[in-house]
Amino acid sequence: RPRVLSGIQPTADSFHLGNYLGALRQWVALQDDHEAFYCVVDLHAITVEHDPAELARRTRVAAAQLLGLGLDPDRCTLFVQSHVPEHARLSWILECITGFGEAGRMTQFKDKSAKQGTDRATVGLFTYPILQAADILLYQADRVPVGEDQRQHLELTRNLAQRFNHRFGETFRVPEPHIPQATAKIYDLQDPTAKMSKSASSPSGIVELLDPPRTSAKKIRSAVTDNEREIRFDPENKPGIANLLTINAAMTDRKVAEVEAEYVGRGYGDLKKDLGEIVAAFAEPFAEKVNGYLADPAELDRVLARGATRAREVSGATLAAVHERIGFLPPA
Ligand code: AQP
Repeated sequence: RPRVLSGIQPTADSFHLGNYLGALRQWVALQDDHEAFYCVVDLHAITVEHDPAELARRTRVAAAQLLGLGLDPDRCTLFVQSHVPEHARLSWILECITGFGEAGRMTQFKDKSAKQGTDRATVGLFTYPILQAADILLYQADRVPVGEDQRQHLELTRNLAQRFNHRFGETFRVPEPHIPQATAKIYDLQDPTAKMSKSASSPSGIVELLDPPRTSAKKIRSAVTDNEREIRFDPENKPGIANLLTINAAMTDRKVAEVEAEYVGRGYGDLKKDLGEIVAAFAEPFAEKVNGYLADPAELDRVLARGATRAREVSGATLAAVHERIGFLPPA
């Protein structure tokens, strides 16, 4: 079976609709016909300032949400990145074949470091995409389900895999991004030309999966639209309405055209009200499941420990091959 790997940062108390529609929904679908590896990437989460107690708590909350969305530990390997030391070890090796200028061209780093000020941005934030390449290459992933914002990092991963294979001999599978066409980028409700983002959006621009349904409905009601009245899918001229149509279609498993047809002759208020209800219908059972998993942290930790054991088997074999190829003397 083809392999798939992806990760998500435990940097907030809840995943948001962008995470879900851009990536996590595909994670759940792919576990059926792929050998799937999914991780909560806590090493990535410390590239920006963080609170240690919060990180540990959020790591469990992230795992509980992934289970609540439908990841099945019997059908996929779910683990925490820091439980598998091979990630940091391969990352170092890949750093040594990455050009400084090449890493400097990553737009996510440029955006985030510009926002923080270059003196405050860490070296970890700079090397973040190389650690991400290590995450993927360790598992010989064929596909990586992510949102559009990760396309450039995936391209770097592919380049590093090809470069390593060329210099040291065939070692890594070269992975393909798996980016959903319709929901590759979900937009901020308050600024529908920008990505819905944990770190950049205002709270009212993000629909969090664990928000109480009333809160989400309110945020959706105040979503920025335009001064016309017609509901049609026109991302260029009507980005706010297009975003709401995209979310509605994805959450109800329909084509955008079908949703558009439903709203012919109706107003923006209807579209927003219905979407609030659609999100609520999803969020209520989801929150219940997540709370169920969080109520038994010992069992959650056991699931993650089993995942880490399996992840280490696969990643350990890749790292051993890498060490041999680059000429590290094996320990006696
Ligand atoms: N708005 C989005 N639309 C589609 N996909 C998105 N993803 C994130 N935002 C959107 C995808 O979610 C996955 C997890 O991403 P992450 O762990 O890197 O989360 P993140 O980057 O912390 O999420 P944010 O909100 O984008 O945070 P910031 O602002 O800190 O960068 C990835 O596959 C990502 O593509």
